[in-house]
Amino acid sequence: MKRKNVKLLVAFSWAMMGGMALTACSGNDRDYESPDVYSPYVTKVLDFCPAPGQFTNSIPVWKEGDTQEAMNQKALHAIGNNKKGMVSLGSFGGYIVVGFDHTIENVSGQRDFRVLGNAFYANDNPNPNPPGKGGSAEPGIVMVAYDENKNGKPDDDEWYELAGSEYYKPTTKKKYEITYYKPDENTPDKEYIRWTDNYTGSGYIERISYHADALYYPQWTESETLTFKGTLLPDNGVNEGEKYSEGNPYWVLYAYEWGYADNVLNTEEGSTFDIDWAVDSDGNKVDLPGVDFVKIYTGVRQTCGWFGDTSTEVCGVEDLHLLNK
Ligand SMILES: [Ca+2]
Ligand SMILES: [Ca+2]
Ligand SMILES: [Ca+2]
Repeated sequence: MKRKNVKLLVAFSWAMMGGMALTACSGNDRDYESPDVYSPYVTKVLDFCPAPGQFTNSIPVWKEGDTQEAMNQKALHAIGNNKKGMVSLGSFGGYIVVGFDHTIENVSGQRDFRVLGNAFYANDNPNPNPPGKGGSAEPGIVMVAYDENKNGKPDDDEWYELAGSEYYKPTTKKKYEITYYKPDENTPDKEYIRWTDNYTGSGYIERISYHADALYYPQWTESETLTFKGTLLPDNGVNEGEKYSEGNPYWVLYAYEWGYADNVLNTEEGSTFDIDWAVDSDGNKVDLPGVDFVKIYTGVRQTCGWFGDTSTEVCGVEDLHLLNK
């Protein structure tokens, strides 16, 4: 009974907030008729590998028997070809790799592509002097690959990170590596998904009451552990105090300045990216003529109380030059 009440309260609060990650993508539903033979949208999903998370196995839905290839197809069905559905990448490191039917050109002095997410701003922040724009900003790191050897796939040495506003700050952890452990059914919710990292240690992703039946760990992988590597951004979620009811903290996830997916509204310039931001693994700038593949991964390892773990969502990637933007 008590649990049920908590659930109702949480559901109510989520509705007030706009539904957090459940909110549909808010891109324009314009009718686009391409004058070109190429599609400005995603035409391939090469790899969909979310980390454990409250929406993993549900956005998109995993069904018994679905393989990695089936999940890639479901992800493509959701976000390819201007569908503007959604995939959720789970906790830190979870990723999607998408491709196109052409090379997105790196036009000098211009942003080249947009990554659609489902970020939105809080309209009821209890903090009268917020440090910036915030609400549900779940920043994802964007990487790009130019198919230099023309083998039709992104090779390991072809990937470059787009260095966003946090890249050179000491609060950002480079070459971060995390391993998640598959839970068994008897694992307590508070210690549901165990993780260890190469910096300071270990912890757990809690299974929150709002998603008490969610499996969190991607069910189509055979592996008992999942390891992800990348750049870890500092936490951006702040408990701004109780709102609507006692004991019900209002979490605000503040947007980073620029250069991250699912960080600002899809209609803002902050959702667009310049291939000139590409850097190598030592942070040196690289010049790319364009990109054939884009990888997006969740950039924070964060749990915001009853909101649960933070996950980047992706709803599409658009070639701005083909769209004449
Ligand atoms: Ca450019
Ligand atoms: Ca290649
Ligand atoms: Ca999101």
